[in-house]
Amino acid sequence: MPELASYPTKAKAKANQLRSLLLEKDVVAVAGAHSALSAKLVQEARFDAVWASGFEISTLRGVPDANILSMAELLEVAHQINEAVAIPVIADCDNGFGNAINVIRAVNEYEKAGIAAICIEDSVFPKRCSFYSGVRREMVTTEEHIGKIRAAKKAQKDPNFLIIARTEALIAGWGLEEALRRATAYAKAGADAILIHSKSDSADEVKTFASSWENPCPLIAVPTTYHTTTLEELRDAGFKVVIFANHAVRASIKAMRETLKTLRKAESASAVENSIASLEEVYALIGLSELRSDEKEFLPQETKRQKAVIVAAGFERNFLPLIHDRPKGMLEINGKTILERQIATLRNCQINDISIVRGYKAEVINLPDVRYYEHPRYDQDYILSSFFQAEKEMDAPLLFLYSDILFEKGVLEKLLGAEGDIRLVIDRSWLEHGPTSQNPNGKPELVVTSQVPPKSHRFISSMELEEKNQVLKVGRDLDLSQSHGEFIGMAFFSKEGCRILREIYHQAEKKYREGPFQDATDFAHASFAGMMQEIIDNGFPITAVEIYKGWIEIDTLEDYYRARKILNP
Ligand code: SPV
Ligand code: MG
Repeated sequence: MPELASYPTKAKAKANQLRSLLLEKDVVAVAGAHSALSAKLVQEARFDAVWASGFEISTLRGVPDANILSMAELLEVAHQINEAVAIPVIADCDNGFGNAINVIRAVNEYEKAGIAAICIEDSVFPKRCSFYSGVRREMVTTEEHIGKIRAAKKAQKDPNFLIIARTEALIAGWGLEEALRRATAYAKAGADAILIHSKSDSADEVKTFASSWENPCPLIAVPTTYHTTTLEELRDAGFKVVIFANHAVRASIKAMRETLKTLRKAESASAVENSIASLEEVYALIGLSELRSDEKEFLPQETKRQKAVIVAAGFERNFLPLIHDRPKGMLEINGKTILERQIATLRNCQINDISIVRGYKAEVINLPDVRYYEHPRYDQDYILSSFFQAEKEMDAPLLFLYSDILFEKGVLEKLLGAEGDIRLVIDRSWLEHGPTSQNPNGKPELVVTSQVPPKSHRFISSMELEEKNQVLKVGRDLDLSQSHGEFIGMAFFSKEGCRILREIYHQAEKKYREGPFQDATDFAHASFAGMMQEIIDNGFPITAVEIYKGWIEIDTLEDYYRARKILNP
């Protein structure tokens, strides 16, 4: 006997399982299936095993049950069925798909697929379904079928794998005696069970067969035409296994036909809503809850899937002549450009989905693994308009960045770990030092927050306040003495935050096209801070994520030269 260990243990387990059922139960109840789904329903209905029915699988494919489907096609479905259920699967292998040589391959393949048992009938190849009338019905000789049974028994690797021999003698009208003679010969050849098939509308002939059966080999009945006969009656008649072979597919035909007919007539889905499975029932069958928990366990978490948009479109005259051939973000600071430094910090925090909005000297920004958006009116519009060139990105948690700030990883981590759908990073150190930089083109973007730490222990207190603290005002026109910090040009929007941002933006775009918008003369010149103020004015909270230093801004040439002195290569 070849080495068992090299074969799937599951196959072994399922064959074992079926053998145990045969030993422990007085009758084993089996139902036919044609798919993973129908097999799951068989299992749900508490049948002991699934019959991977040739009739059902052929019907599902819309072809007669007449060896039209190949072994590979039937095997594929049997495999899917077996994968879908924990109970054993008995596969209908028709006549073994040819002669004994084909049977050997069938045994090998079905065993590999984890099937517990196969059934081989003594019809010729190609066969005809036992119930079709007016078609040629031929059987192989007893000798040939014995050869198939012997070949199958020899080919099996797992001694528990079962070979069921089926005789069509009663179907062919060859009488009880021939049926008994054949069945006895098959049992003698090593069959693990005998399926005696009948198309009579009464169970009398199979019952007579069973009462004449003196062999210990267990008997199997398929009460399709003699459907009034119960499992109990068949058990009492001596049957060990009863297969309800094709009821699932027939039930589905009727249900689908009636539903579709009603649907067509009513032309409204509500006409069938109560007579079909609910979506929740479908979700339960396909294991949606497992998908959810697997997603939680194995997929990168929100923080890792966040996107970032860096706005680097602008032209800043005060950086001439340094920027005559490149945008400011491509200025080098000790061997790395500002943008490269930003991207490295983002990637360090697992933010790998990065977009840059380009404008001035767009072609010079050509960094790898980054998506680009172009702002054609970069020299007329202001930063908000640039940001919205990347509106496509505003569908998931999103980090917004000015292209001229450099920051420690901890700043970003603090922002990502904070609460709130919209969050701005506010530097408190400004309270002591004043704004980080004096841009001759504009004033710093100041912030008024809902809570202010006492001056004495500002840093410690700001950590305590961070959960609840909100931005009340943000903009360039705020009174310096009334402000509590500086917006550093870094913000976060949750999915809902993105939705709010887009909604308020488009609403304001319509409303303020001509007139002044927040601190800008018109909407095209709106700043990012102006947009944040508009969001606040519309009643949406913005969280102030407070930091104390940990970043620098390259707003002036002086900032730039200072950065070259203090930053490592
Ligand atoms: C099948 O289900 O394919 C069978 C049983 O072989 S029967 O259709 O009753 O012949
Ligand atoms: Mg069949």
